[in-house]
Amino acid sequence: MVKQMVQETLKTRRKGLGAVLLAGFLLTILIVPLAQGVRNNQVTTVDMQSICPQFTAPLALKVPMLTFTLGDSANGQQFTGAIVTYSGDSVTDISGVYLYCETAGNGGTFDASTDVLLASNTTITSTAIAMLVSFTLVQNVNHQFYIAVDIAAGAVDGNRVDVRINTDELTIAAKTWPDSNWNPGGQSTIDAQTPWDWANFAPAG
Ligand SMILES: [Ca+2]
Ligand SMILES: [Ca+2]
Repeated sequence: MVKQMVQETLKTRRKGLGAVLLAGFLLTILIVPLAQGVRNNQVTTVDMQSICPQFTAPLALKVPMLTFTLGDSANGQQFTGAIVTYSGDSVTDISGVYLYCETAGNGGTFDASTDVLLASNTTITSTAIAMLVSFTLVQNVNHQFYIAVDIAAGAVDGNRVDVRINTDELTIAAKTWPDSNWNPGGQSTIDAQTPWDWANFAPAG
């Protein structure tokens, strides 16, 4: 009788342990994708293109690099973060990265004096440049954004300046976007030689 009771207790404990292990396993399945980020499938890329000028120069400010336009099928999602990846020759050629939104909403051209500055990072320590953003996306409205950079005083003549945004490196409503790398052709070449004859400047390489 006592032996039977002990066996029953052990059986119950084993069942309990099994349930705990199963719960832990299911929780792991749930948490791992969250830790890696869930893509925001309510966001769409309406447009994305390079807007780099052919040439730029040391100390040039707010040089346009990339524009992208987002659509959203949900209402009021918060765009909270962006990581811009520097893809030029040397990240020491730039001294700041900026995110603007188009004053006209979308379909515009970049002008640092009229478009709205949303975020910036002037402490460039690596090619992955993070910015905190605060912008509310409106349902079924297209919003156009611009990435611009400041060129450093010591930017090297002939170096290429360019940025891209990698897959899942925007944060919108605690989820991620875009669903592919934004890395369009087009880059700017630094002309650091007086008289800055950009039209005839032809750097080696
Ligand atoms: Ca504009
Ligand atoms: Ca490019």
